[in-house]
Amino acid sequence: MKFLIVYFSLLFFICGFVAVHGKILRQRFVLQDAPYTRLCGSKSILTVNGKFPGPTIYARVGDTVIVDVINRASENITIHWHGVKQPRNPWSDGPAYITQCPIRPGTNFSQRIVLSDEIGTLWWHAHIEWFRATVYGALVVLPNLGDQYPFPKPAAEIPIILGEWWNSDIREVLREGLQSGSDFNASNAFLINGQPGDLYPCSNSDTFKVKVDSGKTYLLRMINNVMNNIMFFKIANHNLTVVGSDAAYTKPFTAEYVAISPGQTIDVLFVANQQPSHYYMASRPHNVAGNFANTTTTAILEYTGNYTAPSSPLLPTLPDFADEVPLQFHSTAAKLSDRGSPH
Ligand SMILES: *[C@@H]1O[C@H](CO)[C@@H](O)[C@H](O)[C@H]1NC(C)=O
Ligand SMILES: *[C@@H]1O[C@H](CO)[C@@H](O)[C@H](O)[C@H]1NC(C)=O
Ligand SMILES: *[C@@H]1O[C@H](CO)[C@@H](O)[C@H](O)[C@H]1NC(C)=O
Ligand SMILES: *[C@@H]1O[C@H](CO)[C@@H](O)[C@H](O)[C@H]1NC(C)=O
Ligand SMILES: *[C@@H]1O[C@H](CO)[C@@H](O)[C@H](O)[C@H]1NC(C)=O
Ligand SMILES: *[C@@H]1O[C@H](CO)[C@@H](O)[C@H](O)[C@H]1NC(C)=O
Ligand SMILES: [Cu+2]
Repeated sequence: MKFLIVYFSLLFFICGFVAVHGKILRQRFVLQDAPYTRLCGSKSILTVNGKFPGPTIYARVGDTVIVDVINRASENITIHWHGVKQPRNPWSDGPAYITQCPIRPGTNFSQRIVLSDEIGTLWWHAHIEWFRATVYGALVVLPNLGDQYPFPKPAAEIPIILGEWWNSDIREVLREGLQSGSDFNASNAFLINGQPGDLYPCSNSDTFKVKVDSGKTYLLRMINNVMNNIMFFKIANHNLTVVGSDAAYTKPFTAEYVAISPGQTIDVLFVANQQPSHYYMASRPHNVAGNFANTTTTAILEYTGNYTAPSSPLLPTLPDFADEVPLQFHSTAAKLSDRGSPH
């Protein structure tokens, strides 16, 4: 009996030791208000480290990340690690009043993120009231050193984080909606990496731009942090090959556009195989319930090289706002988006 106990203790000790095979990383998140100007107006928003979107966390499969959250803002806050399974570790996963108490103004708390088999793109966001409208960022889980991607190695990895902007204070938008019981006011813009793109007023210089070399393959790490909408996304003249979603690899498939649910992530490859020029990538919502803006956010793909850029990049034709047609590639994209998890 005694022998068995010793035997099992030893076994558990060894298993426990083996399970923690990753590194322990540490990151500092300072919650603070910061002034930002978008669409002809400025306001103060809640941010992490003054950045919008917030910093990207890079880790490898099986790592543990400890994030020291220091709350220098005037709001209660928690951060949720979206899509991290957190085996046997729900204690600091973020949903305020569910898995943990909010972190009060002027205090700090270290949130522990235990990665297990996640690989690819995930993200983090505030998980109290509507603060995730501005408090969010990417969590990139890279393969372990020496492991390869199961797809061609991209020349570069580009984050595409879809978001939303309200000209009003989001606390007001939330308060009004809750008080009236009707739909929340629609946002004034959708965003790609915090920028609305030049189809919106006063936004010529507020456009995310990325340079690509002819012939190379690129990986887009897409995250949908739009509050409630499935979003269509497409690059003019370039197909997209989906290779991952929600921190798992997928069997690759190619489509002209993707539909991404709120909370979902999709990793896609594209090849810069078109005439060197400037091309828009664009995103706009799919028509579901509720009150939301029928507007389009854009970013620009710029080929390197010596050529005369068009005065306006080519705009992709996105599916109709109310598109319900089950085309071949569309139904695949829609199925993938159905897997999007709620917050
Ligand atoms: C923060 O949360 C505590 C309870 O955890 C509550 O008593 C307090 O009023 C909240 N503060 C703010 C600024 O919302
Ligand atoms: C968190 O607050 C405690 C108590 O005020 C302080 O001792 C500690 O250094 C702080 N930690 C960080 C990471 O700022
Ligand atoms: C919401 O929209 C209504 C109607 O346009 C407007 O009167 C109100 O000021 C808006 N509220 C906020 C918080 O922007
Ligand atoms: C995109 O894929 C479709 C269907 O496979 C194909 O017909 C089309 O030529 C491709 N377009 C580009 C730009 O590669
Ligand atoms: C959405 O906007 C597009 C382009 O401005 C317009 O053609 C379309 O009719 C709008 N759809 C709805 C449902 O408002
Ligand atoms: C770019 O192309 C133009 C016209 O073909 C040529 O005059 C110019 O020297 C080229 N510039 C460079 C940097 O190669
Ligand atoms: Cu979430």
